[in-house]
Amino acid sequence: MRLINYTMAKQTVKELETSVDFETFKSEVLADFRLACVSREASLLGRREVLTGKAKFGIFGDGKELAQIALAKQFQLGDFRSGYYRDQTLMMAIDQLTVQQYFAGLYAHTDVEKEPLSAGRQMGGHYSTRNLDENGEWKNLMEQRNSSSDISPTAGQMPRLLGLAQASKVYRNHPTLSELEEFKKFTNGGNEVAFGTIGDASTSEGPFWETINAAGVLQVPMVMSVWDDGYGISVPRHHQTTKDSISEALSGMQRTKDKPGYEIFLTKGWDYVHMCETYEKAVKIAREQHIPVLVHVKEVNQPQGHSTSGSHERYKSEERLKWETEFDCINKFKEWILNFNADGLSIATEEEIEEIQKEAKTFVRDQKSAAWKDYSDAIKTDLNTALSLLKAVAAESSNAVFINPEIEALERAMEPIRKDILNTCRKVLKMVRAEKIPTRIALSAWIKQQIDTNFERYSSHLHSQSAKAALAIEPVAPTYEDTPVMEDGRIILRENYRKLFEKYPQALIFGEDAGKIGGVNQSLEGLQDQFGELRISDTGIRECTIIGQGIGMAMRGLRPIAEIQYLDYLLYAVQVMSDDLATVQYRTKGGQKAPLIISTRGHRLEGIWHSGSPMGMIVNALRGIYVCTPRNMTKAAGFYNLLMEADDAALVIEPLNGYRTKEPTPTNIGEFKIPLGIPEVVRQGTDLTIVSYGSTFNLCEVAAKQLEEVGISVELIDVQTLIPFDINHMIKASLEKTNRLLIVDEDVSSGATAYMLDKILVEQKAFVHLDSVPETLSSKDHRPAYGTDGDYFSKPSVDDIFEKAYSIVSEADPKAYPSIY
Ligand SMILES: Cc1ncc(C[n+]2csc(CCOP(=O)(O)OP(=O)(O)O)c2C)c(N)n1
Ligand SMILES: [Mg+2]
Repeated sequence: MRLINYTMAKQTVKELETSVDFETFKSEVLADFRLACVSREASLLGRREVLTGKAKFGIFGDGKELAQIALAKQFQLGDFRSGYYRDQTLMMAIDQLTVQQYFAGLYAHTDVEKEPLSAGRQMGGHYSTRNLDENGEWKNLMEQRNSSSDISPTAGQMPRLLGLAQASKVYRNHPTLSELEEFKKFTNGGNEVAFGTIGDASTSEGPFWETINAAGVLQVPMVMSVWDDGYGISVPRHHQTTKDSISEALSGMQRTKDKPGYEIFLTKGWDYVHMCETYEKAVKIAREQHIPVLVHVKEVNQPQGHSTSGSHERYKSEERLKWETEFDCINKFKEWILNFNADGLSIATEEEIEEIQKEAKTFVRDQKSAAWKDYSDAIKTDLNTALSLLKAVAAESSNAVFINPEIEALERAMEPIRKDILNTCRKVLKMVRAEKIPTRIALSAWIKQQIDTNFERYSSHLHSQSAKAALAIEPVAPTYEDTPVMEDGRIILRENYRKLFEKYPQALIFGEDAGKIGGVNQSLEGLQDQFGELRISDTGIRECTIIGQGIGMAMRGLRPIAEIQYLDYLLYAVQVMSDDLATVQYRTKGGQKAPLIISTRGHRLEGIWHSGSPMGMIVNALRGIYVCTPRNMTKAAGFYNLLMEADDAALVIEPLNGYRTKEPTPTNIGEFKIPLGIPEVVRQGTDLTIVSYGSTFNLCEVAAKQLEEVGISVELIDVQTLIPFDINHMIKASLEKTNRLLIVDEDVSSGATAYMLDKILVEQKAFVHLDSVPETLSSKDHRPAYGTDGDYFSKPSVDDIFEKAYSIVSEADPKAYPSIY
């Protein structure tokens, strides 16, 4: 950690002469200048790489170099960044990005050793550090400077930033955690700062405001920098921000003597000394006192315009462009260095500065070439193998006249990529499909092996692949006394939570009304009294940042359970779940994880916004998050118990009408674990298989009894989790016996029922066992109307289920089962 006193620049010569530190100061200033030049060269060369076609897209950090260098001086081991695509200089300054890696990212090099940010999965400019080892276990995060993995949606970095900062607060105030050895890799008494960065225009987004307000309420050590270059692509700031200034707009958040709030700083992106001083003060306040800080960095420029997709001359005036050159931070820094003269003591001459700039150019060019060589060598190996296989095929094939031009085209291609190689191989394989030549077999085997290898390159790590993956955790069945005690569902959940909070000191639960009153359904009743306000807490009404708190804290070794009061309100959180949480493992190729459990409750209760069951939306938007749909609270508890041992993210949707329903109390509460992806055949039958989950499952049970009374034997299956879905194909096995299928849920038509049909008929290939048209029964396509009658006519009722099931059997055997209508 560099700790130079930058006020030295203003000291008198006498002080400087006596200061043993002047040489250190000077070399640090020059190292900063060099880094700024290196980063700028990387931006300039990066753009060229895109324009010449070697990289696909570029978005760079030019213009923001100096501010990031000033910030980085305060970035300590264990600290975290949550930022956006302009932060290459910061990443370089905290030693988490080499120039070679930067170019490897631009080229999309898939080797994680060469491109540790995302193994080529994310476009350039999206930064992260590797916080897990190759087994998916936490590294010691106190031995590195950390960056959570960037995402592209503007302000998408904000909700997680809140949780990253809050983790410090939890660690500092938790009664036991910081003493436990296993948490020393995450914290040193909660002294870690979470650094946020955002562009001026992106502060217009809702998640920015929600996060800023929540951090002010929670008083967490967050240092929020706004790089204000006056534009969001082409749209100027006055279209984005009230009063044309984010610090003015937020001035009401400034803390006062008697009211906690923010500390707000203003500085300019070209003023090296002022920025260094500002960050020194800002970070000290956040780190020591856990007070959130806003640093509004004004007068920043963007010399190359927004991205490689267009030029800024289209929307910036001549005057603005002139200002951007004059006030470019590197030009200004150079000016300051050259003018530095404290009675004879100077930092560098013009020649020395020019030498640094020249050397930076050469260095970046060499690093770029090395990155390109690494990237293209890996492909060349594949290309050579493919060419020799193709030539062998051509030598044997009667289609050689068609194959040879393909081979020649591939040989002639300037910089062939994997797509070109595989495309040619597959084209040739098609040509020789009818030929019985051994080389065809070799080519086809190689293509298959390439497809597998590229699955690993481009499609692995949607979920955890560690030993703690949810699917690797051993299930434990609930056990019961001969005559079990019957309790309300909410009591079973509450007692289960009690055990979990006793067992896991790192577990926290938070949400609207989750703290003082113990949840709107009382499933956390009394737990705040027992475990304290830090662990069982109320939050503001802000679903998006409740999830963000969870993501950030989970990334720092805690085990958060984020409470979303009702499933209907999950929509406010779906963006952050889909864009951020669901992609954490995938977008880092297993370099980061956020084992967050999201607990909510849904399906039928009352009215348009308390009865939602938008499961199709959920399973489609949230691939990467497991989705559990328990039919009662024992099942829900079993999922929580399993998930607490796992390192996957998951959503658990409790059935809203089950809190006051009596359930037998298991004797091993807190211990039993329900596996994911394993349906339960709750009722054996022979005539028809009914598949359901959640609240409608319980209606299906009633309907199945009524169907039995008229002689129809139903096999009733609770899928239990929608993601993963029936991994052992139990439903197919059931259909082998019954040959008829009805799927029931309370989503809209073709919502989750379409998903399940695809899984069963296409993925499991169960269509071969069907003797009747597969049927689905779901809700009406509108939101459910209020009241019992509203529910009856909006959602599937026991009557509907009975009649639908009966009609399937009746169609097959109308004599035995005459049509009801
Ligand atoms: C949610 C969302 N909307 C739109 C975009 C497209 N987009 C990418 S960057 C950008 C402008 C951001 O401007 P600003 O926050 O000022 O950052 P700057 O690029 O100027 O540093 C836009 C509109 C996006 N990535 N995400
Ligand atoms: Mg901007």
